[in-house]
Amino acid sequence: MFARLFPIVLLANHAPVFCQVVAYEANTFPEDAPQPWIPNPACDPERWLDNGWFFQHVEQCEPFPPPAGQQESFRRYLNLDGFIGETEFFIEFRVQTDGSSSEMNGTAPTGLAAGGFTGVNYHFTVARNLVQLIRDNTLPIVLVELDPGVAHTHRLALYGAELYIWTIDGQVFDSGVPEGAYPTSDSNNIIWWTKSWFLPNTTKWDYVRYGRIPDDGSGDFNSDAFVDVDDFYFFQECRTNSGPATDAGPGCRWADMDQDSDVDAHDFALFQLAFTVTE
Ligand SMILES: [Ca+2]
Ligand SMILES: [Ca+2]
Ligand SMILES: [Ca+2]
Repeated sequence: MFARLFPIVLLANHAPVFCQVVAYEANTFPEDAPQPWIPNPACDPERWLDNGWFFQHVEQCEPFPPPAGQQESFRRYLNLDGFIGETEFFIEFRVQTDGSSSEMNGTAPTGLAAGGFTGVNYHFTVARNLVQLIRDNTLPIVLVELDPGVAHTHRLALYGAELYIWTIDGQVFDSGVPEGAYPTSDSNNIIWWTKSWFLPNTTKWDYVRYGRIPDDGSGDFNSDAFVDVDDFYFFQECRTNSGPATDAGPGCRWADMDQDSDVDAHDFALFQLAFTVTE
C-alpha cells in the first residue's frame, strides 16, 4: 500500500523518540484512552460513545437545587508528558453542544481550559452558538458567534512568550503577545468538561489533542522523526477536510507536503515517498 523505499536506512537509525502529541480521538472513553485522562464526574452524568465521538448528557441533579447539576471533567498534566518549556505548542479540540449561552457564567455548557495554579490561562467556554475565551480577569473577554448545529474546531497555537493564536475552523479570531509562556512548571494542566448549570445539554467531542506543533510539510504529525502509520490517520483527516486548491488550515500545515496550502493527491504522493515502516 505504501512505498517502502528507505526503510533499511531509517531503521538503522531508529532510536526511541518521544511521541510529542497526546491525541484523544474519542474511540474510547477518555479514562480508557492510550494516553488516559483523569475523570472527575459529579452526580452520575450520562455518557456514551458513537462512531468516534464521545457524548456527554448532563441535567440538574435531584434533589439538589440549581445551579450546578451533573458534570464531568477530564484532566491531564503536561509536566508528566514532558512538554514543559515547549515553545511551539498547540491545543486543538473539536466539539459540538446544544447547550445555551445563558449557562456560560457558570462555565457551562462545555469548555476546555489550559492553565495552572499561577501563570498563564486560556479558558474556553463553548455554547451552542457562542464561544468565549478568557485569558485573565484583567483582560477583555473575547466572544465569537458560532454556527449552531455543527461541530467546530478550536485551535490554540502558542509560541513561548511571543505569540498566541486562536483559530476556529481555520480562521483567526484572536492573537497577540501572551502574558507569558505556556506550558510552564506552574501552568501545566489541561482540563475539559461538560456541565449543567441551570439547563440540560448534550455535548459531543470528536477529539482533544495537544503537543508540539509539527513542522510544516514534514508529514510527521507527532514529531517523532518518522512518517508512518501513526501520522497516516491525521494525514487522511487533513486530506478529507481539504482538497485541491483548498487551504487545509493551520492544523494541517505539516500534511501540506508541497507547501501550496492544500492537502491533496500531490501531497499524498509525497507522503508515501516519505513513509517508513517502523517496528
Ligand atoms: Ca473522533
Ligand atoms: Ca511521526
Ligand atoms: Ca499541498
